[in-house]
Amino acid sequence: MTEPAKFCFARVTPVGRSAIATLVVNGAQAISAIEKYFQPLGGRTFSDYPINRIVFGKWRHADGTHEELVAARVSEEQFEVHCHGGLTAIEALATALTREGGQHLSWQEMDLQACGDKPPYWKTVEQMLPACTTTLATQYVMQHANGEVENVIAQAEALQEAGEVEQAVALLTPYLNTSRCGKHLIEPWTVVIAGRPNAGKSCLMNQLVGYQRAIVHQQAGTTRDLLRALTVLDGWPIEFVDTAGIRAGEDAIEVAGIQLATSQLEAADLVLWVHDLTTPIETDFEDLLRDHDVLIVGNKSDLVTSAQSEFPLQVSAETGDQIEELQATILERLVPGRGNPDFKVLFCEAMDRRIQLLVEQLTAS
Ligand SMILES: Nc1nc2c(ncn2[C@@H]2O[C@H](COP(=O)(O)OP(=O)(O)OP(=O)(O)O)[C@@H](O)[C@H]2O)c(=O)[nH]1
Ligand SMILES: [Mg+2]
Repeated sequence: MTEPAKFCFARVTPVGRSAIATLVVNGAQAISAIEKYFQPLGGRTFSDYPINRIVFGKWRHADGTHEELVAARVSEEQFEVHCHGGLTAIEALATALTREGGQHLSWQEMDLQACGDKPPYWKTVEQMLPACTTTLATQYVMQHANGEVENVIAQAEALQEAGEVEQAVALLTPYLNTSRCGKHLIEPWTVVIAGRPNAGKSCLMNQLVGYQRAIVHQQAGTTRDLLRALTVLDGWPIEFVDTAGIRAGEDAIEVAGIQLATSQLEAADLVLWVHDLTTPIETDFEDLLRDHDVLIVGNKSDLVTSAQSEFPLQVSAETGDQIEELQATILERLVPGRGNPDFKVLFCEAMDRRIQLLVEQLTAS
């Protein structure tokens, strides 16, 4: 059985080269561990100093060398140790504290510990901040970390008490079933581009992401492996996956590519099925796409004279015609209603369930 940790500590400055690195150390037993290594310059022991006094001294490493740093007791059981930046000094300190029975946590884990077993929703969302890669995601996360959803729930409860049930439901409804969208503000959506060989899938992926990610060639069967390209459309991270053209192939490598392509459909939030408008319309792929969310797009519109009414969406991956419209349609399929003024997202399923329950109770009353 492993011994329970005597105290815990976390690095609260970013990993990497910097002027200063800071460890926060928490726990009643932390003081004795720190005192074992840290000798204040004036000759007194560290615990002699009052709370919040910044103390300069030497940290004696196990190998006899030492390092100058400052430490402070910020409350009875919480300490800060500021040492040189970079990786070496902080690793040496962490090794020493671990040896004394301290548990090395990430700053997020340390932050959560302060909230007890069940962190509030706003705190869970606050922790997502470093994972945001777009301004849009950061905006939503900041609003929720500042208590937007808890405030809305409090308002809805106050309205319910005042007998304004309809207004309470109206306040909560925009948040219903939005945690999947919230998740994908941070983790990219997966859009798989599939179709017959030579339909222009790779060319289309290059247009959608805005650079030459995939090889485009007139020879059918060019793409074999899966090719992934990450992009952001209007603040939403999206990973496009280009696949091998699907046909009854003979060549073993191509067959392997086709198997990869079809298996990839399972992982797709949306399948973009590309049809070459210069070829006859087919329907025999419908079985393959059953149970998937599919957007069909006609490609090579520059080569056909009249629009085919079966394809409301017709683009040219070669000239870029209608690509922006296609991007907007993809987004509307992934995030319906994102342009509405009362568009909302939630960042965790538990809050989604809580709001569903509240709305059910309100509408039943
Ligand atoms: N005129 C025209 N040619 C296109 C268009 N899109 C693709 N092509 C051409 O069609 C050929 C096939 O394009 P790819 O993007 O490699 O097609 P693919 O679907 O990825 O093909 P595979 O990887 O073999 O399955 C290339 O010669 C492209 O230049 C288009 O919109 N208009
Ligand atoms: Mg290709």
